[in-house]
Amino acid sequence: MKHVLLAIAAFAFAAAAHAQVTVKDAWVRATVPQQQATGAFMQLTAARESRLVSARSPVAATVEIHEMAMVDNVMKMRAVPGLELPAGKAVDLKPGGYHVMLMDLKGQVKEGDVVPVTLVVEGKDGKRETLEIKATARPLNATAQKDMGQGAGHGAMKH
Ligand SMILES: [Cu+2]
Repeated sequence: MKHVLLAIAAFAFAAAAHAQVTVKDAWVRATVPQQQATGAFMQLTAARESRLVSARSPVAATVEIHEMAMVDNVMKMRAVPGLELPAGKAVDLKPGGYHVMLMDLKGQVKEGDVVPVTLVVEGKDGKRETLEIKATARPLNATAQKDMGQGAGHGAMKH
C-alpha cells in the first residue's frame, strides 16, 4: 500500500511540475475477431535517463515490452525486461521495432477504440513514475490483417 501511495505521489508531482516522460502519437493496431494479441506504439521522450519497465492495460490480461529483431533472416519478437530511455532522446516504439505487446485480449480492438495503457518508467534513482496514456486503434491494412489472422498469439510478426 505504501508503494502505491508513493507511486501516486510521484506521479502527481511529476504531472504538476513537468512530466519526466512525454508520450507522443500513441496508437494500437486494431484487431480482427478472435485475435489474441496486438501491439501498441508510441514515441517516448524522457527528460532524465530512465527505463520503461512495464506496462498494463485493461483490454489485455498480459502486457509485455517486446522488441523485434532479425534472427537468421527471420523477423522474431521477444519480451525484453525493459527499454532504455536516454535523456532527451526520442525513442520510437513502432511496427518492426519495439512495441508494447497486448496479449490475451479480452475482446476485439476496433478501429477508433481508445485503449488506455499504463506505462511504468523507472529512473536511475529507482523511483517509478506511472503514465496513463490513451492509444487510439488504427485500422489494419489488408496485408497485415492476413498476416495477423495466422498464428494467433504471436501472429503479429509484421507489426
Ligand atoms: Cu510483440
